[in-house]
Amino acid sequence: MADAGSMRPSLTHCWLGDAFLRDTVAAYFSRVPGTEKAALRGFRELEDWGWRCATEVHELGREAGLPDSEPKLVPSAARDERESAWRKVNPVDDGGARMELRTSDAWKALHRIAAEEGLVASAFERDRHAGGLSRAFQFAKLFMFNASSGLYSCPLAMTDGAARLCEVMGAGDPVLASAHGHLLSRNPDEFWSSGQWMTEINGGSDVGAGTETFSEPASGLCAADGWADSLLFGYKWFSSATDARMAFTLARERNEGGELIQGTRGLSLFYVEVRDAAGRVRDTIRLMRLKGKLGTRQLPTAELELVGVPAKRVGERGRGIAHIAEMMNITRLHNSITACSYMRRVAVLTLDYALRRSVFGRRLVDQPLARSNLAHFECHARASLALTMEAAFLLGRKEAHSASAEELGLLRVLTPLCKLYTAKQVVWCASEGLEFFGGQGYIEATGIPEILRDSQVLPIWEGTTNVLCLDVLRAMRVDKGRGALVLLSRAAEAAVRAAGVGREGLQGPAAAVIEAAEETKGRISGLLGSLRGDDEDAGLSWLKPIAFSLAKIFACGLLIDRARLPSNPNHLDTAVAQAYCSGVSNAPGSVELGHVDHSVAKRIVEGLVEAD
Ligand code: UCC
Ligand code: FAD
Repeated sequence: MADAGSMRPSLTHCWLGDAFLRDTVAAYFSRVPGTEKAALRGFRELEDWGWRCATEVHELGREAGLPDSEPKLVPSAARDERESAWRKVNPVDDGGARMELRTSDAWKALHRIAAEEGLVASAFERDRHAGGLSRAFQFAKLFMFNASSGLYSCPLAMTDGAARLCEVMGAGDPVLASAHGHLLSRNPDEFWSSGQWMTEINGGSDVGAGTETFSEPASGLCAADGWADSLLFGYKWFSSATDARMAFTLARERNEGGELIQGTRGLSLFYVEVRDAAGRVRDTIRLMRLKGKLGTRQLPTAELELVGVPAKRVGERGRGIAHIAEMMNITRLHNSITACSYMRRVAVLTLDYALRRSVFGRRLVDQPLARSNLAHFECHARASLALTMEAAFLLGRKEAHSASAEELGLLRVLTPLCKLYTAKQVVWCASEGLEFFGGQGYIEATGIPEILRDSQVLPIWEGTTNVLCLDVLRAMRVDKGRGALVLLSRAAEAAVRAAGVGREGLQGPAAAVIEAAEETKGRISGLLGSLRGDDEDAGLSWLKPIAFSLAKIFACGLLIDRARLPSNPNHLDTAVAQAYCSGVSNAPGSVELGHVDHSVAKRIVEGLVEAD
């Protein structure tokens, strides 16, 4: 892939070229006894996949991002003949102008590859990766795929969340069991993707207040829709997987007096089949328009009008948000691994460029200020991956029913922390990374502008940063902050272990982590205390700094733990731990590391060049 003759960015093998990823995955396999064979098999698969991602997937992703490949709405032909039986029983359906969605060949090819590679299925193949390792394995695959995937990562995230919902909610339900089979299929012709319709025009954060879509009992449905018990009416403001076969959504129900129940407790969860057996959008779902977006232009994000869509209520009446949270917690971790994937991409491309571009008589890689940039990119790429893979590992253990109560508490708080923190890191890295290429970074043909545009959505969808900070608080209220305290103790214990090995360079970072953990513990108790008292607003002003500190401290713990291992007497791991941990208390409420010592930055860059 190298393009030595020009300044165009070039890619490396996504597995063999990424020692940090390989070591991270190996460390998870070695934590679970008896997985040696699975590890060997898994690594072979990851190696093949790493090459496919850097070549075929990358080409398809670039093609999906071209203006000509953007999804389009086109008037639908021969629609009047369709579902005429259905229209007889649905007086609302006036048979108005219908549109159909057209996606590119590259997008469709990515769907097929995702099925073949089991990008969703592998998470659920728990026997293949015992002890909950299926999530760590799947996330390694996603990490290599996402930055190259032309955002096919987005429908896959929702598909994974939907598969988990089917698994959790679908016991004994043949409709959900069948959907589950399609969502996990490795046969591209059988594989379904899923949408997640939560946002309406009145607001996507406060879903309990903003949802106007309502359900009515279904009666007299045509035979084909015999599985449905409800009809949905409303307007969904953002649907990003509009090419999906199914969706999970929320709608309001009526009380015994026939009035719509307001607020969160009025919302139930519904399963919808968006398309018929031939793959055509149902007549009762109107594709109103595609969104004109800053980025994510590969993605068919549409507004949908629901005019009596057959649906099936899933779970308890009025528990829609609590139920769909299972899906959101999965998609939020997909958001994190996507952020990690882009950060690795920025780190790889900038290093490659720095080795080839000379300014003022020296290569960029030899210039102290540029080295500092490169060190920051590498630190962010590693910290975010360490954080997200730990969450994925815990998720795998939860799903395999092998997680302890402590691990479950930790996962609950770590999920929003990962999402909010990595999404901010990647926006910083994408912007700084683009600038690193000078004017070339601003040129579409390099693919760099797309990274910046597409990263910018990561702090918005699946819950904005403020909303996720409030979710961290929700988690802390439920367990009185225990999950957050476990997180801090684990980081502090890792720092104590690192200080104990007596390796030069780890003492200072270890002390910084221990101090930051103590300070944050105090802030949490202040925050929870203020919520019990009468100065809630003052307490809440600390929420964001606390959330960012928790994420940063936990990442420090993971990086320093890795640097101290006897198998890692590697100066690169130590230098990264030094750089990241030295910034642990800087700029609370932001991802910035602040000043990185020049000798540390130099060691990081030299380590990377050596490994290249
Ligand atoms: O954006 C979207 C798709 C984008 C495309 C896909 C990208 C995927 C990544 C791809 C990478 C390339 S879909 C829309 C996403 N929308 C959101 O994320 C909504 C954001 N708003 C929130 O998260 C809010 O915090 C709400 C809606 C959850 C707040 O609602 P309420 O009304 O304040 O809710 P409550 O009363 O606090 O919570 C209701 C119940 C409670 O359970 P019970 O009743 O048992 O106490 C909560 O504990 O839901 C429970 N709950 C949760 N449980 C709420 N959030 C969670 C959670 N995260 N985990 C577990
Ligand atoms: P609002 O909820 O109006 O928020 C506005 C501002 O208020 C934000 O800055 C927010 O942080 C802040 N805020 C909210 N609550 C608080 C609070 N309590 N305290 C302090 N600040 C607060 N949604 C779907 O359901 N399905 C999809 O497929 C989908 N795809 C999307 C694709 C794209 C490209 C985009 C951009 C969005 C998509 N969304 C989708 C919608 C997305 O989930 C919402 O935009 C997001 O959840 C925020 O909701 P909102 O836009 O209504 O903003």
